[in-house]
Amino acid sequence: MAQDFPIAIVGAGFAGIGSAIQLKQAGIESFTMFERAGDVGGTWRDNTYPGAACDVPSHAYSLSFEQNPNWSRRYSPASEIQAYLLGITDKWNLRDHLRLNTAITGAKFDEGRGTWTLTTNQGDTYSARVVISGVGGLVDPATPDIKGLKTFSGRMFHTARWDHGYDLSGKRVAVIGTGASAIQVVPSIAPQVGRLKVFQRTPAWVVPKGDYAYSDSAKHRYAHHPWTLNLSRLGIYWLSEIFGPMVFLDAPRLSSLGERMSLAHLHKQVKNPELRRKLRPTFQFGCKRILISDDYWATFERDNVDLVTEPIAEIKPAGIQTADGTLHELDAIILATGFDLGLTHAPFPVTGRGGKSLDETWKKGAVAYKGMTVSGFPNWFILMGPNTGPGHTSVLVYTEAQIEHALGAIQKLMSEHLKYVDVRQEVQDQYNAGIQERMKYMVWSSGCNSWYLSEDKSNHSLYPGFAAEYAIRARHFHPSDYEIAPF
Ligand code: N01
Repeated sequence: MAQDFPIAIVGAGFAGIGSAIQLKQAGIESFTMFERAGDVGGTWRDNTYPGAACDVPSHAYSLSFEQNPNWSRRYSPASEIQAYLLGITDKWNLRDHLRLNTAITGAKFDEGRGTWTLTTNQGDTYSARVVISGVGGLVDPATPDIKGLKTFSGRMFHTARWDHGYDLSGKRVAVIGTGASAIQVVPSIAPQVGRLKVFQRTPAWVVPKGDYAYSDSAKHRYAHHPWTLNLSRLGIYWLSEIFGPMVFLDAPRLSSLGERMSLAHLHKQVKNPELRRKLRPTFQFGCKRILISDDYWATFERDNVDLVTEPIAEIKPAGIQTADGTLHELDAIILATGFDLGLTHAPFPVTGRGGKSLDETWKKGAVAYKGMTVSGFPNWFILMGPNTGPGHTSVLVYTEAQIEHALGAIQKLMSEHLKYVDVRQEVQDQYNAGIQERMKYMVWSSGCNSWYLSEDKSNHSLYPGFAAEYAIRARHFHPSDYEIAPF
């Protein structure tokens, strides 16, 4: 029967791989994973820049059903996270289900048959009863709109497309941007380059990371006494939840605790008062993503590193010209300028019931029921969808709840031989009205600019609350929330 129930998983990053494993654990083998790149891994395949690591501790930034006692550090490097994803892909024989280098280019729902037809860039089609979309939100590098960008005669690349063939040794290098990627790149390349200029538009709140390597005996303990690994995971998780309100609530008293911690860190790392002044943020703690690093700020004390706060006016063949007329001559420019948020539009044309287009539906901002299902798009489950991103903890808590929800729906569809489930519009609307109401109390709208916000300043990216609360709300599939269509 399962073979009559083809499932398409789009994307083979954490979300897609986690879904595939959960389907297998439930005894469902009739799925195909479509991945547009040449291998699995998503973010961790693409982000190979020096210093790349996750800013969530590894014991928590891994799947609960595939824990790893062998992480080398509290915050393991990107290469280790990618190795973990490759390892579980092979362990679960997911390659038998994988179609690499295959991008989905469109999807259309046939209401009569209860089937999605997916078209691929290989020129073929695939019929699926259910689609699990795990395409990720921070995938496509954002190229800044700076005058003359293309005229630069040196080497230029984005952090998520690192040019490992280019040797930075002794070179005059610029990093544009001071977000989560930049703060990892800057300290990593500073000792290697000749001169490093960091172009900062907005300073960021940075807190100490407290990274350390796990000893062999600790790893042995985690492997042989799995409860200790669970305990470590739970400890990280609950600590982040306890500190969550300091990060997501618009509560100046709570924010000031975070600000004080960050400023103490700044004082410790930077002795020069003028430099400290330039590095000090003026917006409320948590409004933009809080960054963690033990060496980013200290890097500006190096003789070969300059912080440039003068706005960029133009890029010229020889380098970057700032608004004061200075031409900063360069050999290479590294764009640490973030990503085009994938949540503002459908990842490819998606046509639901009655010819409804997902792009059109999301014209005023992406919305979904619990971030997962959109009315009019039956049997379509989005992972890491609208308003499901956390500012304070591991995104995988949310993703695992979403996988459980999708699995609950799939099991109902299969066992009751149903045509489709389609979230009721009024249920979806009521849920999202509640989300936007809560946004009023969140720090993200307190006045800074960030990728969290859409052009109209509404927030369709983050979940306004605790991860535990989201997981409890989202993980069960409640049939009463859905229109259920039998064959
Ligand atoms: O990108 P960002 P990122 N001229 O968008 C600046 C995740 N992540 O790649 O702040 C000059 O945060 C821009 O300036 P401003 C994580 O979710 C996770 O660093 O807009 N500057 C900003 O400083 C993160 O939030 C990890 O004024 C320009 C920077 O570029 C997300 O990815 C590690 C500019 C962009 O910062 C994105 O992080 C890395 C211009 N025209 C990333 N345009 C983990 O460890 C942009 N900027 C899990």
